[in-house]
Amino acid sequence: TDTGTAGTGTAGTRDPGALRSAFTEAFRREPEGVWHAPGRINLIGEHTDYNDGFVLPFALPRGVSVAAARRDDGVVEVRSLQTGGSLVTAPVDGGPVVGEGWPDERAWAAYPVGVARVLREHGTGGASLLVDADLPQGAGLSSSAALECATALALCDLHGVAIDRPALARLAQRAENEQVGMPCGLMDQSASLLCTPGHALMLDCRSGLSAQVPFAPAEAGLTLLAVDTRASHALTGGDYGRRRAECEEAAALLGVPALRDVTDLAGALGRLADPVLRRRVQHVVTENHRVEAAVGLLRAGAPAELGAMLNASHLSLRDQFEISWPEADATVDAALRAGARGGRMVGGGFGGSVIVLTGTDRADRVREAILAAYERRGWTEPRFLDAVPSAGAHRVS
Ligand code: GAF
Repeated sequence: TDTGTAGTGTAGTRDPGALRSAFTEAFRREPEGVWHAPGRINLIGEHTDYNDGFVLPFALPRGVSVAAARRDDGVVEVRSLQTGGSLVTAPVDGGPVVGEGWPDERAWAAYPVGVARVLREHGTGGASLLVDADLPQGAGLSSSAALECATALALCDLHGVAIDRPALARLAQRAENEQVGMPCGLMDQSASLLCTPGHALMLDCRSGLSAQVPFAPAEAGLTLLAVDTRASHALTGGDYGRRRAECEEAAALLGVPALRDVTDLAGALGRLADPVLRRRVQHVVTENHRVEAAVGLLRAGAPAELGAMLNASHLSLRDQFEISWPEADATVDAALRAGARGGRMVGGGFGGSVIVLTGTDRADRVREAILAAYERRGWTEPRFLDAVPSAGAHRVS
């Protein structure tokens, strides 16, 4: 198959040998392989994907690894080292998991089982899967898509099914939409499957066409900090779906297939009576322009100038799309006061992570200022992650 060959080693896989041994202990047989899929940070282009627009994510050096072996009895059995290893078993034949009313403690397993059910139509079957993640859940870093994509690669390889990566991304998205019931767009699964080290991925979410845009902050004397604000989100909660529905309503009122097609922003705003819909449209249309501008800056070798784009994106997400949260606003504010070039919330919103772009010479000062801002407010200490553009999903062993 053409899956599982795009990686560059074991970045993000904590210890594939240990995961293999844990698999043997858990399932009393040898795994056939280990697959890894990364989480992502979206540099810019938030809530544009389901509006058929543009996004610019890159893969993190952390994600989800899956040790797996094929089963020929149409059953998926899955354990996770993060949930204490208890077993979830389900047939690959079946309707949407979301309709089966699984209890909370097995909710995480809807992602791999959902992927197995969707891919079954393309010729894959059952498997035993042991999951290990080094990405915090609910931190807006796309742990769900990483789990879906690692599972998808494993199932394709185990059952000898060849699906190209853009198509596999759409199938993993479908699994999340139909099986989990989360109406996400195409960004996270595409990022996990298509990103390459040292690049951000410019993805046109309508055509599915993508381009690798060189992005190596360290070489430009820049540090990109990912700050997990520790305010965790649950996007299945309804706020995300409401934003998506508002965008679709606005597009219908404007008579366009998607907000991507709004070319005359002033005219569109003039035709919408509802101030909430006007704000949503303003965000999506300007955010698409910011993605194109950001790609231009990267291609022009001016990554430091991205700071202004990040700041504009954050204000738009805070004030027009109304999905920021207090920890995110305080993080951006503290970073800018300490001399960072820019920062913004990332991901679906209502909790999760922030990225901050700073000169490397100021990174310590910026980190300290953020820590102090949290301490002053009595908030849980934030976590800092290395936001280095890394490899997409791959077979590890
Ligand atoms: C979440 C979704 F899963 C993505 O599809 C995207 O819409 C993002 O929020 C917001 O840009 O990560």
